[in-house]
Amino acid sequence: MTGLTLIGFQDSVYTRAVRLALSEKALAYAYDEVNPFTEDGQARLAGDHPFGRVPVLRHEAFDLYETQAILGYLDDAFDAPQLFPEDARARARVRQVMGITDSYLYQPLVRQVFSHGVYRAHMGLAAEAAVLRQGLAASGPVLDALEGIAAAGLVLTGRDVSRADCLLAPMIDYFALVPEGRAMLEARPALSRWFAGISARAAFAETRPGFVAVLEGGR
Ligand SMILES: N[C@@H](CCC(=O)N[C@@H](CS)C(=O)NCC(=O)O)C(=O)O
Repeated sequence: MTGLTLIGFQDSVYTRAVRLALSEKALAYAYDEVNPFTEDGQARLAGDHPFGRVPVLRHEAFDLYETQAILGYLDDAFDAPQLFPEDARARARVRQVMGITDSYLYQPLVRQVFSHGVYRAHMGLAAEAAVLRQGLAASGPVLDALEGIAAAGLVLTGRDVSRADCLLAPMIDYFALVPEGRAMLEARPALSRWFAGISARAAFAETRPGFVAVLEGGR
């Protein structure tokens, strides 16, 4: 028994980041599904997350929110495989990719391109073409930055899985569901190689939200 419980939402990229790490580390956990986009979900998160978001990790009596902190905690509190390289420069790159992902990537690639390109329609909600266009325009420089980092070969190799892979892969997976997003990814060879490697892993398939297969099947 690990004493771990994850409070998350099945379609959430941040929840999937933690699930990927738990799966790569072969850690068993209880799972509590909470939709933060509903009133009921917000009521359930009160007391666990001051900003009403998911995921939250509970380890015995210790509660933790913020995905980067959770990923680090799983490495510190549990055995190998470590999702953090030994080398100082590779560590710096892992932290850099996670910073880029949270600060510059999540908003355009997920909240704008993925949401307005496929997810909102799937949920029966109105999507705005202008938001999709704005997101696609903002995504290019972010992908270029990651392409440079992947091409340098210290991280995002598609072989050794790091915390950065866990945070980034769910977001790129969603972005690539939008045809324009997929084309932008394919135009970046190092990042595409990385994504092909990570998406071939068992943990990636295991944690993929069910609706993705429905969307892909509809094409
Ligand atoms: N900085 C947070 C971000 C978590 C986050 O934004 N989660 C989304 C789901 S992917 C959420 O709960 N959104 C609810 C909302 O925006 O109200 C983390 O790293 O965990």
